[in-house]
Amino acid sequence: MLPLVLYDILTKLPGNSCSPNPAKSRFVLSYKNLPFDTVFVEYCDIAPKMKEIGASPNKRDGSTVYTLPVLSDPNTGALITDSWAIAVYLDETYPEKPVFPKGSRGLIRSFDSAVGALLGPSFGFALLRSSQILNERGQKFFINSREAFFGEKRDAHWEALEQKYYGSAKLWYEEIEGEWVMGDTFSYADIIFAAHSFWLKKVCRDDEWKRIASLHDGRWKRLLAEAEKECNLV
Ligand SMILES: N[C@@H](CCC(=O)N[C@@H](CS)C(=O)NCC(=O)O)C(=O)O
Repeated sequence: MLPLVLYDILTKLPGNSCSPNPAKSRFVLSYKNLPFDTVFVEYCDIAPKMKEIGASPNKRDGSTVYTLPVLSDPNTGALITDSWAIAVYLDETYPEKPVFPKGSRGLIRSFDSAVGALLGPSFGFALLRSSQILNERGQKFFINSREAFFGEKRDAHWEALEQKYYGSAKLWYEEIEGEWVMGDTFSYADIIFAAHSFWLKKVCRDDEWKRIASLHDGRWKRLLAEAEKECNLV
């Protein structure tokens, strides 16, 4: 089998990978033990590079934008944009070790929307940190395209992250009978959640990550570590 190719965002961090959406695809590929190479693309080169390889653009708030992750599969010729579409493609094409256990896809899709809606209000803070790990060219591009987010208040972002995002997740996780969202069965729902914590861990400053890691008796730090283990990433 030829290795698949995952297009991810280039950063200044050691090991590079940090963006939440490409992280979801990396978790899925690794969980399924599929061989893959990563191509890191500079933030401001995403659109020209994706046009060059013939990838489809994505939709955001009604406008068209080139985003990562994009996955190329030389075994089938598929070229897929969007982390959700990539997860679905991988499960349909390589059904061993499914990340969508039979009949769960609709529910996990709702979970994805709910998690995204809760994380949204804390974006300004985390996006600022994300901009700081890009190189100078990438940083300018990133900030210009997201001006509205950076004007918001840091305290409000923390409150949204701690109380709304992780606070709601705590209520959900208290209902779980087992370790994972689907009880004893690991699924894409756990990957969605882990990928966001992975992103925060990578982009936040030490004291900020400690603040998140100590929330709810360290539950989110533990959950991330367990998901990384489950996906053969540590
Ligand atoms: N719904 C998309 C969102 C992808 C997305 O927004 N990716 C970010 C990086 S995490 C990106 O490529 N942004 C490029 C831009 O906004 O110019 C997915 O899940 O793949």
